[in-house]
Order: sequence, then structure tokens, then C-alpha cells
Amino acid sequence: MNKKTNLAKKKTPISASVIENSDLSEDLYRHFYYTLGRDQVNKSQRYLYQALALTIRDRLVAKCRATNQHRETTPHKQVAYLSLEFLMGRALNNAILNLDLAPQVTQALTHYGSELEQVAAAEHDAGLGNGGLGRLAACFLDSCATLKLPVVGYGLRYEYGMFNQSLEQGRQIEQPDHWLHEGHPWEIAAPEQSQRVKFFGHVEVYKDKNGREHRVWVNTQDVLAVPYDVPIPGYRNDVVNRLRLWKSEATEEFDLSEFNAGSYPEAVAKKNQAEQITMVLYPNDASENGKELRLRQQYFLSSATLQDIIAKWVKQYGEDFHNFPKFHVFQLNDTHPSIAVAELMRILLDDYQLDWDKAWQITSSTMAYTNHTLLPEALEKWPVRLFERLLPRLLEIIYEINARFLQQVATCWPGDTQKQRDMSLIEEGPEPKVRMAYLAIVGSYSVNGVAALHTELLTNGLFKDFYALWPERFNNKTNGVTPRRWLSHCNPKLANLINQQIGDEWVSDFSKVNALRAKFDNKSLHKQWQQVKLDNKQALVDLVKRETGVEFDATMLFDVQVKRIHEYKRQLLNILHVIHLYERIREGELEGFTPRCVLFGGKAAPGYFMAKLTIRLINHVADAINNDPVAKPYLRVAFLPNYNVTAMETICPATDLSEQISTTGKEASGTGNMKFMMNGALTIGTLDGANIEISEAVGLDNFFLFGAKAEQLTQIREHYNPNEIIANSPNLSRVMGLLESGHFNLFDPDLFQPLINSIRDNHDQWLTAYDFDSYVKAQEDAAALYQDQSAWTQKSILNTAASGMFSSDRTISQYNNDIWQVQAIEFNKAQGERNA
Ligand code: 26W
Repeated sequence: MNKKTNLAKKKTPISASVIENSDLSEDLYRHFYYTLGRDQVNKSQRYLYQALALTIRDRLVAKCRATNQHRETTPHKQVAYLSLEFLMGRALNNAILNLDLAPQVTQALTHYGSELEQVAAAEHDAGLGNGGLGRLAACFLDSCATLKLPVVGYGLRYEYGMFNQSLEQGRQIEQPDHWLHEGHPWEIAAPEQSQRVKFFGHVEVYKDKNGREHRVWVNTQDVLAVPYDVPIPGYRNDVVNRLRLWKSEATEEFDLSEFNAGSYPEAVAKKNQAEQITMVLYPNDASENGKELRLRQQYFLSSATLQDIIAKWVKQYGEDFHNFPKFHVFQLNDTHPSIAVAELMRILLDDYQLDWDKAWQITSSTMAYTNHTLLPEALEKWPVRLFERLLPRLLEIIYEINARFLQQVATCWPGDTQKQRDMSLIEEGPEPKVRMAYLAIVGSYSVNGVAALHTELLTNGLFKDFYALWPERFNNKTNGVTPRRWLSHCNPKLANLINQQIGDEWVSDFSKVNALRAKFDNKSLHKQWQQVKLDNKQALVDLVKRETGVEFDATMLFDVQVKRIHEYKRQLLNILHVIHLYERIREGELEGFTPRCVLFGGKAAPGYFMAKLTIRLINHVADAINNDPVAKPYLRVAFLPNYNVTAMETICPATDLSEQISTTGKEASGTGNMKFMMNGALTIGTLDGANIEISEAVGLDNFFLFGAKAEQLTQIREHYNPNEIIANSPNLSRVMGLLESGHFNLFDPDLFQPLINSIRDNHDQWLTAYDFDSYVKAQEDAAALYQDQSAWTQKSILNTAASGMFSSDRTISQYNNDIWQVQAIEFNKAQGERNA
């Protein structure tokens, strides 16, 4: 439909004749006209989006019910994926893709003079996560539904998700993300399945008539957990799984008792306190802040989820838990929900009177733990004192788990008291703390890392004593991402081109993308491949212009680093390289110079000074370069504000060069690296996390490798002398010279001194100076290759072709084969439709 008819239609009230069209059109009309009470599409497209979402939701609900009914009639094992974060992004297009409704939706929207793209843009991202860990959970849910596995996601329904980032004079400003403000059409509340979660109080001991001792947690302040279910559609397979998000509310009697006592304001205050629990997502990525509210969130999620599942069990099987491990697995997404280990013990011991050994056997054969980070500052430790006050009964249970565990340690290493101290769940010191990772390991039958190197570093380093004790518990599950969102949806032009070349089976069996490999040298494919990239780059040019005012040029090399801002991810190294390119331009060293646009994006934790300063440096450097007419033909730099899932959907299809430059040994896996690779970017990267597996899959000829190797690190750190390295490197000296001259901070002399000092510090953990020269060399190789477009395109195709193993479908199959062992449902279409 052309623009003119669009406008003409927009003014016309929607006529009842719409009802005569297909079912979907009728439903859309009904929701728009009756559910929402609208009769005109106004400029914002908001109501049309809501009506469309409700229309699609109807279809999801029908399939979800059919999926549930099928599962309820055939007893089966199920997985609960517990995560404090689910970074879902937008849901509309994903549902349309997975349900194969695009033609009908497009048709239905013509009656409103609208296009899907505009309507979809009205959806707020569900930003219930910080970064990698939360987005991984979202990709996993898509894969579980696509593989028809009975997996339910359990998380928190934060009122405020990840903050919105804007920039003021190059500084990050955080704004609250009230994403529920206009309602969330995808969720369905199930208040009848609410659970009570206990806090505070104390433990009383009594003996029953048989003389058996019982412990009861009394005088607690209870909070209600109300579930909201979000449907998760599989890819064109009629399966719809669920994500259950808990919202905290005050219990009724709480209000009443206070109210009756004449203390209305106090009652309201307590209500607020209860509702605070799920008010806001903590915006910390990789450093824990020890806030009490965070522990409350963790316990709230764990307790509500376990009670929910146990209540269903008891309803179906009574209080016999004998077979419970045959039917349930709890996968813990990092240590954040690891209090679940102690909570399941509490429920079995206190609520159902199981003896310790039986309860422990059940707990330790149903819990499985995934570790996502090696950074010591990210390892959660909660003060014993806090536990004692907030969760007194849980602390008792943790002490008992520890006492029994330390017996095992003593048996294994007789007389080695140091070993007992090292492995204890309780860290000694002036402020004793509970080590949550150790609790998770001791209580789980499986412990996994998220990339080969990461798992190796866990078993040889961080968790080596536990590995010595229980080697069979440890396993690797290299991360993956869903090719539905990260290729089919976000890059439809490339997806179509791939379909033309090798058919479309890759969408649900991504190993098939390997068939592209045979065509890497096909000249007519090259042309089309380049055209797709150019179109995608133009879309990013528009986004960057709109959001930052900076003009990118789609014919230049697009060099992109988007991820959380953290010292270990080394955005600083990248900006030093940008300064190096700028120096070359200023000095006229332009031989073989490949013009490039460098894009940065990412949020810094609000309290992370160095990360925030790095954002300022990037913006100051970008300003200097973008305002220098000499640089314009060669170099443009932008920092895209508010990087999120939706932004990545435009960024990764348009990227030529993917920056994965963390200090070796620090990035557990990375998943952005996989999204870029699928979309045909080449990677410049260190041998860190999943980069290693990426470089092996595509071959080192098709990957720009640089930097220190993991096995060299100890030695490098021992004698590290960055000042000497700088002095011996003409390029780095020149870069540091410009930076230290104040060129980028003329009105604020010492502004960037902390960053400069960190580079020059002998104890710089991130080894920025060490890797600089080899980084520049790898960048030169990339730049030179880009000038040979045919050679570049070959490698681009080879990258997509080799990305088959980085589908989260592969990852989830491995979780299922090695850890969960649940059955895919055999669901015939006819049955699904009948039930619907
Ligand atoms: C308690 C504060 C806190 C918050 C978040 C500590 C740690 C985290 C996460 C573990 C950080 C995170 O997202 N880790 C990332 O997980 C991804 C998925 O496995 C990996 O790809 C990334 O390498 C890893 O940094």
C-alpha cells in the first residue's frame, strides 16, 4: 500500500465491514473497537498495537491451554528455569513470526492504513534484565518452546525494568523505565494461585507426642506473591510454554489488623514495603551491592516458585515426595536464586515433616546450577547477620547443610582444616558471610559453565576443590542465541537470501546453515549479500542520525562494540584505537586507510565510576572527531544512547566488524559475539569466552585474533610494566600523548586522569597497554581486508555458515540430554486445534 492511500485511510473511521474479513481482522476490530473502545487510529499507533497484541494473545492462550492440557494428561518431568532476569525485549513480532501470522496481520492492518513495522514500534521493551545473563534466559525460553520441552521460566515482574539511558554533555543520565505504564497486554494474572512468602520472625522448637523435635518459623511478616503468566510460543509447532513472573503484594490481614488497630498510615506503609520487593530491577551487572532488598527479591522468587510447584505436586500425588526428582528439575540461573536449595529443604522438613536425609536426597537431585561469571566481585556473599534477621529458619538450614558438608570435606582431606575453611559455606571474618555459589554447588547435581574456557577456568580455578570432590557434577554448556529473533526476525533480507540459497530448514535446525559454506565463492551471491548488508547499514545510519545526530556513511566499514560498559570488556581499548586512527588522519598517514564508522553502545551500572567515565571519554573523543572536517571522510564515531534488545535488532544486521575484546579469562562466554557472527560480521577478538569456539568454528583465517593468551596471564601480570610498554610503542605513546595533553577535555583538565592512571598502573587487571599493539595490528588486517570487498564477503558468508553451533537450540538440547532429561511433547496438530 502506498503512502497516499495510507493517509487517506487513516482519517476514515473503521467500518464494520472489517468484520467480514478474516478471523484475525475481526478479532483485531473487536479488540480495537470494544476492548479498548477506540474508533480512530491516532498518530501514536499505541491502541492499534494493543489491539493487535490482544488479538495475537488470544491465539497464544488457546495454544497454551492445549499445551498444558496435553501435559497434564500425560505425567511428565518438567524444568523450572529460575532467573532474577528475563530480558525479553519486544514480543509482538516474535509471536507473529513463530505463529506464522505475518500475511494475515499485514492484511488486517491495511484497514487501518497501518504497517506492522510502525505498529510494532509502539511496544515497550520488556527490559527485565541487565545484559547477557537475562537475554540468555530469554533465548532459552524460545528454544525450549521450539524444541517442545516442558520448561517453565520463573522470574519477577519488576514494575521498573532496566533504566533508560540518555546522555547529557557526554554523561550517562538514568531515567526510570516504567514499562508497565501503558499496560502489558501479553500477561495474564492468576491471583488464585498466589503464594505466601515469609520474612523476619523467629524459630520456635517443640516436641511432638513421639518426642520428635520440630522447628517452626513464627511471627513472620508475610508477603503475597501473585503470578502473572506470559506465553512463550515455539516456532510453528503449536507449543506455547509459559514464563511466570511474580508480583509482590501485601497480604489482606496485614492491612486489616493494622487498620483495626487504628493505624491506617502504618498499614499503608507496610503495604508499600511489601510491594517494594518487585518494584525495581537492580541495574548491577557483575558486581553485587549487598542490599537487603536484593536478598528479599531472591528469596521471594525462590520461595514463591517452589511453593507453587510443591502445591501442584501435593494436589496431584499427595504428600509422598518419593518420586519428586523423577518429575522436577530446578535450573538456577547463576547464584541469584540459589537460596532455593535451602528453601526446598525448609518446605520438605517443616511443611511436610520429611527427615533430613530424605529431604536432602530430593533437593540435591533436583537442583542444577549455572555459573555465569568468574569475576570475584560478582560472587554473591550475604552477611550472616542479615540472614539471621530476614530469614532465620533458612540460616539454620544452611548451617546444618554446612556442618554435614564439612564432615565430607574432613573425610576426603583428613586433618586439613584450611581446606575446611576454604570450602565452608560460611566465610569467616569480622563479618561472617554465606557464600551463595558454594551453597549452589553443594546442593546441586549439576554445575555448568557457559563456554569451554570458562568451564575449564571454573574447574581449575574458582571451584577446583569442589571439582576434586565431585568431578562428575561439572559440565560445560556453551551459550547460544535464538536464530529466530537474531536472524529471521531482525534480518529478514538476509534470511530470505539464505532461504533462496539453501531452503528454510535452518530456522528450526540451525546446523543446516552450514550448507552456505559451499557457496562462499559464488559471485552472484556476493552481490546480493553485499546489497543486503548495505540496506541494513542504511537502516542503522538512520537510527544513529535520529538518536545522536551523527552522520554515518553506509559505504564505510561499520565497526561496532555494544554491550554493558565494564572495565573488563575494554571499551577503553577500543577508544584508544579510535584516537590512534585520529592521530593517523591528523598526521596525514593515510596510505591504505579504510574509512570507518565506529559505534559504541551500552549502559554503565549507576554506581560504577570508571564505566561512567569511559562513556564520557568516548563521547568527548567522538565530538572532537565528528567536528573536525579533516576527519570526516575517514572516521566517524557515535555513542548510541539506551542500548537495548530492540536496538540490537537494527545493529547486528548492519555490522561489518564485531568488537569482542575483553581481557582474556574475564568474559564467561559472550552472546553478542554470536548474534553478530550469524549476521555475517567478522570478529576482532581475544581468545576469551566463546570467542575461542567461534574462531575454531570459522577458522582463524576468518577471525581477527589478538592479545594475551589465558596461559600467559600469570606470567604477564607478575612483571607487568605498562609505562615501559607505552614508552616502547610509538603508536601507544602518541595516543597517550594526545589523551594526556587534555585535547579531549580542554575545559576540565583532570577529567580523564583516573582512566589514564589505570592504563599506567602496574596492577592494571585489564592489561590495556599490553594488548594495544596487537589490537592495532589486527585492526589493520581487518581494514586491509575490507578494501577487497570480494574477500571480505567470502569471509562474511563463511561466518554465517559456521555459526550453526551458536544456536540456543543446540545449547538447550545439551542441557536436556546431559542435565534435565525431559521429554519433548508429541503434540499432534489436530489435537491442539480441537482443544483450542
Ligand atoms: C549480583 C550482581 C550480579 C549481577 C549479574 C552478578 C553477576 C551478574 C551476571 C552473572 C552478569 C552476566 O550477565 N554475566 C554474563 O552472562 C552471559 C550469559 O552466560 C555471558 O555470556 C557473559 O559472558 C557473562 O558476563
